[in-house]
Amino acid sequence: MNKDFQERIEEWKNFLFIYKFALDEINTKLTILNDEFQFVHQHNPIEHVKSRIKSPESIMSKLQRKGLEVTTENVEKHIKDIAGVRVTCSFTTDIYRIYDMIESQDDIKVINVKDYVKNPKPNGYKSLHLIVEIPVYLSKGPEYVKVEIQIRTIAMDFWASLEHKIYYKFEGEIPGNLSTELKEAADIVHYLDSKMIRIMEEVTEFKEHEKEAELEEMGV
Ligand code: 0O2
Repeated sequence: MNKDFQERIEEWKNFLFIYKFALDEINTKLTILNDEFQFVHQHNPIEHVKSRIKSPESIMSKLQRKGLEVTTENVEKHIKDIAGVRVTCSFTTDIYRIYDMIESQDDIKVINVKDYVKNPKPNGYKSLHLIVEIPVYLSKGPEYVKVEIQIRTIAMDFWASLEHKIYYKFEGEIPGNLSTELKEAADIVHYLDSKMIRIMEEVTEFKEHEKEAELEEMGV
């Protein structure tokens, strides 16, 4: 690694610091919303939250992929996923519940939504992507920081993690037979997600009937 490159990375580490605060704020918010939802509805929409700051190397290569010069201005303008949060949930319906909870926060501005759940990518990728802006309160006042939030089911996440690894292993050129198998696996994920919702609905219905029968027995 040459000195210039190393110095640049050090500079960027300072520049990236604020994104960590933004992630802390989003993570706290998600924890509170999830706990409140559990308290009110006896159901946790969020299974797991993972967050990361994009590494300087990965930011540089994304800029280069986009054909842009590596400058902090270009980073701020063109790289929207420096701070990234991945939220996994059990059911497809939870994805939109989580979206609604985020969208209804006064201090969070949703600036872009890509719905790959309703409109999956040709390779089978499914996920709801949001770019949000959240204020980080520094000593000099609030700074608005962009965070990418990806929301998907556990099954979609399982598929995406493997596909991502394969994509990098083949440097973006996944051989035809593997692409076909991945697409087949994505269809199975879709089937599994639909089946899980149906099972959950049956459970809810069963429990409601059970409750009604109990009340009837008690003469209420
Ligand atoms: P990495 O290594 O995960 O960080 P943009 O960010 O808007 O300039 P893009 O690609 O149009 O670029 O945005 P999009 O479609 O919202 O995708 C952003 C991120 O979603 C990607 O980040 C991936 O993490 C994930 N993603 C998108 N498409 C796929 C896919 O087909 N398979 C998998 N496994 N993940 C996907 P990066 O920076 O490309 O990669």
